[in-house]
Amino acid sequence: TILYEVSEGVAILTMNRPDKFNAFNERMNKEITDALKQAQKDPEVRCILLTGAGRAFNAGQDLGDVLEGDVDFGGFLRNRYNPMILQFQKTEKPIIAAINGVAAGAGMSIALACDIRLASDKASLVNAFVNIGLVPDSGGCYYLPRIVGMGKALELAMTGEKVPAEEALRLGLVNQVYPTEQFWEESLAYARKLAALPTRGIGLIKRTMYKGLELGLEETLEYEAYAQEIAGQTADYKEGVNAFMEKRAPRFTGR
Ligand code: LHQ
Repeated sequence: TILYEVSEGVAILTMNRPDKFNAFNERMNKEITDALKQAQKDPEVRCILLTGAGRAFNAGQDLGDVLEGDVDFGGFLRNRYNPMILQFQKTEKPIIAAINGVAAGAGMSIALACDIRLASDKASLVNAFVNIGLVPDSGGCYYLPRIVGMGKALELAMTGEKVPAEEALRLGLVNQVYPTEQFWEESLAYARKLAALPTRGIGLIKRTMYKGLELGLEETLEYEAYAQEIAGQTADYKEGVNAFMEKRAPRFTGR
């Protein structure tokens, strides 16, 4: 259900159930979690690009699987979705969502769990949960208000309205919008640019920034000092300073 390929420092993860709009089944939850772990371990990988095959990014849970009988929704989330969403933050490399088409329900939530969102001008985000009487899950109640603010988050979650790419850009819900014809090329170029930057520093930026959401000022300042001690010992720090002094472009190795 997932295609995994590493090219020029970028791990490309493609959700691959195009006839189901890449809706999640159990296998897909597990394969995304495993692919992120693999990308975290692989020193060749310096950026992760998550996208969908075909017309959609991801339509959320495959509703065909949860229609019948008694589904234990709590267990469902605890066993399948929550470990997957946690893995996005545990992965100390930049993760980009290349939102090629509609992202709905938990499909919108995983886009929010990525660090950077790029959208095709034909893409849209739908907080579809309310349309079937459910609550935003898979981190939807965590990331959405933190990205767009509580006022807009409640509106999007309560109405379940479709947000087209251009409006998503205006809201800060996505970082860039590209024309469909150039979308993949632009997304790959963006990912390759990030893959050439100081990977360990970026991993520490990610960890420290997300920590800062949970901590007060004093604790955040302390965590920054701790993270900076680590960043200051990387080869990329030395290279960055040397390149600056020598007035040349830096060549970062991710170490
Ligand atoms: C689908 C789906 C889909 C199966 C489109 N499943 N086939 C966690 C824990 C426990 C329980 C429940 O859930 C969760 C997390 C969740 O994610 S809940 C939210 C689940 N997702 C949704 O409610 C979204 C449902 N889909 C839609 O609202 C629309 O399909 C969207 C807005 C995604 C796309 O609309 P359109 O562009 O108009 O396309 P479409 O509706 O015609 O769909 C295209 C095809 O994809 C269609 O199949 P078909 O064979 O008729 O061409 C759909 O049945 C299929 N599809 N979403 N979630």
